[in-house]
Amino acid sequence: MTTSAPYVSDRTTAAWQELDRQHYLHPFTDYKFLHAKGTRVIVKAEGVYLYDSEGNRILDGMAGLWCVNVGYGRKELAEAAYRQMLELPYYNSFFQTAHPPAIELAKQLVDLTPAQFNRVFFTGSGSEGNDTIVRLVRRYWDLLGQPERKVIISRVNAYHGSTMAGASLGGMAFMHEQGGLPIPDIVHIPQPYWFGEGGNLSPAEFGLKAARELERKIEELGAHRVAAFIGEPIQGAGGVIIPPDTYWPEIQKICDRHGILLIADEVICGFGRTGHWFGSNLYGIRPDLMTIAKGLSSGYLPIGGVMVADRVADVLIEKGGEFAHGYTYSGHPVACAVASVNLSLIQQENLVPRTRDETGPYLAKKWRELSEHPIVGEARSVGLIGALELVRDKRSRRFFDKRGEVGTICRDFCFQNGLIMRAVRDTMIIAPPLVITREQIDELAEKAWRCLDLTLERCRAEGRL
Ligand code: PXG
Repeated sequence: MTTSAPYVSDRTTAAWQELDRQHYLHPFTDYKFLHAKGTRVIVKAEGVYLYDSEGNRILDGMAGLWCVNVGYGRKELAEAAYRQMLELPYYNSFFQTAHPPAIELAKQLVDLTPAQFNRVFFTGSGSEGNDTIVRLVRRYWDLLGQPERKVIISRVNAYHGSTMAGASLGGMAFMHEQGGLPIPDIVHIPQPYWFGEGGNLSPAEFGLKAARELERKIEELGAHRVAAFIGEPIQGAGGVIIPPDTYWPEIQKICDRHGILLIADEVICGFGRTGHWFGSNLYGIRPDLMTIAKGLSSGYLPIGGVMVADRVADVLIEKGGEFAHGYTYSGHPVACAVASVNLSLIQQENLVPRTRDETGPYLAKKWRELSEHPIVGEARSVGLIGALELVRDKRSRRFFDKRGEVGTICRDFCFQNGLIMRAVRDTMIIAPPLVITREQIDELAEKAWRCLDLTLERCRAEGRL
């Protein structure tokens, strides 16, 4: 080991925390709060476990940020990056050039995605993918001589990234407030969140009602102005909102009826998370565009993209003219090489059928047991993505007062007890690596139960129940 490697350091946790305070602005962070507390420093990971700078081992129930599908410490991916860096560390795909890693990955993706997709546009992230989609959708309708079709309909509490277009497509009010967003011609309809908003309707009835909000919005705007509808098959960052089965088929029908493009943001659901290659396969929808990222490279290197169906690609290609959009790192050769090997690993290790037939159903069983806990109002999961709704009263689905506080309490207990389970308001969410074993699912569920107990105790002590 050379002494010049700047990232190899034997500083203490306290020293790192101090440097972090002084120099590092983290994403989505209240700096004042973090500085008072000190950051947690993760130094190493293997399989489904993280290790922090104090030597604690933590079961990563979130696969990083929903992305490390093949688990940590995969030498195959490190070697793919090393080989590609020596061969061709960088070249672009502008100016009529390309390179084998991008071309090969494009072909691999076309073979894995639904039949309507024969082309991909590469980006560096999911946010950039959704920015690309806004540009593509508007270009498509312009080329068809319908430039007034500009409006993209999305949903409240959706997450589509943090760039100006990504955050605009997203339905997070707290993000819109900070950026003067959304940008023009992006509107939002209610989400299919039965547990929180379904009232007295059955899930099936509520799913239809939520889908028909799309039709209402199209009629209100006039179909001639509507370009597309975008949705995550299962909303991730919004709290793992699994729509009733009636929802997506109805959305598909409405899009078809009005000729508007259907966009599936597969950044979280893609690459096996739900036990299917894509959330679109799970729900039987036929999107015209799909955003991909995260599991595409299992997070080992930043890469995202947009799958473009023939309906859109044919217009772009046949009508001609330059599509004036792209990034320095569109189709980065090292990221593409790593993504290619990652996809091969997912296939060779049968991670998708394993999630559908073995680990997913096993997690669902363990999750049902957690729903017996006094503060769990609902435990839902599909494949290896799940949520627990923490409530004050199970029967009436009544949330705690001051929503969000109990979720944070539970999340902190999880951290302290060696489990990463995230909180979105008072919804606890998980999306572990797809390589997780039954024994590790047992460990996850046991730790979750213990932390729910600790949370219940705290709620009692604080008079929240
Ligand atoms: N679409 C979806 C559905 C996402 O979940 C993005 C787009 C944006 O991808 P990039 O690569 O630009 O981050 C995401 C990202 C959270 C959290 O708190 C979720 C994401 C990112 C950061 C935090 O759950 N999802």
